[in-house]
Amino acid sequence: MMKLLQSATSPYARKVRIVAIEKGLGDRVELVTANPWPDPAAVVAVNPLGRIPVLVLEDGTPLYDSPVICEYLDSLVPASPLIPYDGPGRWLTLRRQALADGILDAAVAMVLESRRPAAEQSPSSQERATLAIRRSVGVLAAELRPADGPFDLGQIASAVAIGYLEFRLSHLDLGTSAAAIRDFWSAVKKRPSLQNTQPG
Ligand SMILES: N[C@@H](CCC(=O)N[C@@H](CS)C(=O)NCC(=O)O)C(=O)O
Repeated sequence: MMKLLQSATSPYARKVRIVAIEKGLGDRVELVTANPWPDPAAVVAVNPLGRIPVLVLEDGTPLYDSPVICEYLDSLVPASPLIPYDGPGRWLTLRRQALADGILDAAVAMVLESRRPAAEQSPSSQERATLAIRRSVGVLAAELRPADGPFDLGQIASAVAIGYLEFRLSHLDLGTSAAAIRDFWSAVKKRPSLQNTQPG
């Protein structure tokens, strides 16, 4: 059995869990709760960066970070790949994952900063992150319409990013792309892989 070090609220871990379910690998991956903030030791033992998710293979090899884990899980079941093997679709899918993960990076940084003492918070970095999120969500919204393409890794990562914004930063004004994003989100959030990985 492979082990996935994760937490119930980590969006990067959620992406991996959705991939495992979509690939039919749910029963080959044991979920191990590991929260890097209160308890870094368990995470650092397998990832010197001290970050989750980490997938520990049956032979003990740890894999990180989430794009690497997703690609590994995808390779275990070659039928209906979540990342196309070649052609322009491959690079668009990987770019979409990078964009969605980048939204997460900005959003997670905002959430962490908002928990610091007021004197350690920087309004200009919050503003910069907000603008990056708004621009990037705008590009995703244009690319994700219509939402009926294959549920590939680009769509999965996008759904996770949108779900995280709703979970932690629902006050954020997403501007003109909000409606398109809502359409995509309401179409995909019914999937069992999303229902079974809701944060919290
Ligand atoms: N690029 C990484 C990001 C992972 C990440 O930042 N995880 C957070 C939890 S949501 C974490 O473990 N942070 C602990 C830390 O940065 O010290 C991935 O895609 O896996």
